[in-house]
Amino acid sequence: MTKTALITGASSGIGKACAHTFAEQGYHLILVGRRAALLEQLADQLKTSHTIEVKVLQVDVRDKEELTYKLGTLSPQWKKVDVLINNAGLSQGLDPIDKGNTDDWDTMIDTNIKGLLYVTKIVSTWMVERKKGHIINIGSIAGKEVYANGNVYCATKHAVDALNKAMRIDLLPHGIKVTGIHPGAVETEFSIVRFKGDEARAKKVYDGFEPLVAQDIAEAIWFAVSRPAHVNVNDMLIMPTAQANGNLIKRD
Ligand code: NDP
Ligand code: 8X3
Repeated sequence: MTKTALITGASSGIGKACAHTFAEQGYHLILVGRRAALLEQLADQLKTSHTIEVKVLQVDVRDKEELTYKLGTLSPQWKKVDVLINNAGLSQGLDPIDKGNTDDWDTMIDTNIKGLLYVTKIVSTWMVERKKGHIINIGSIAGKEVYANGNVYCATKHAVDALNKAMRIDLLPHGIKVTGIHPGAVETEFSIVRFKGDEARAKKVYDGFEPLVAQDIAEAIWFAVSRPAHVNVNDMLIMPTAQANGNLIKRD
């Protein structure tokens, strides 16, 4: 029977790569994000190249009411989600704590922690009813270490790391798998978003070394999802070869 994956933040980067990878594996997809045009375009492309059904849910994961309403409107068939990829997230700014922008802090906390929680509460309820499912939480090296000026973003990803462990405990009685995927530097729209559209500054982040690409992470997620029923991958920390930790990158 065809399985279903719900991917948050599917309009770009890691989420979009996951959509391609899971489509290739024959999964029906629910694509979540704010940029409807990009999601619709991706859905059309995937439906043309694969024999799958794709549903687009345009929603901001921070908006609890709209999220709850839109997920609630899905038919019982679409609520049979086998894999939830909690990927939607972002960083805003890179400043010392005394110079941080509190609106940016709110955006990161509301998206990376609260949005992830709202989605998880709803979808895990569906999984508990079926006594099966797999939740993938996208953390970061920033959730394992703290680097200069990363303060609040790092804190949100440490929260994801904690929630990943907590979900595994709470959902254990229901046979639901929970996996944390923690990437180092991946070249996506991430730095453009962090630096609010400053593409030149964003590009510099990846100068002089080979960063990961979104597909590297999608493949790691697929590895975790495709293990046999008795195997759970708890945690994966995936770095560019040129990056030793959150602070140290070997550049040409
Ligand atoms: P991108 O900026 O390319 O993608 C982020 C995705 O998140 C977009 O699809 C965006 O969609 C979605 N998103 C952001 N805010 C919201 C929101 N409020 N509601 C719904 N969707 C939202 O970055 P990445 O692919 O790199 O990031 C994906 C995840 O990976 C994030 O959680 C990030 O923290 C994490 N990560 C990234 C790393 C990197 O180096 N790139 C390293 C480690 C972790 P839209 O704008 O359409 O809403
Ligand atoms: C994104 C990677 O190093 O910019 O989570 O925090 S990093």
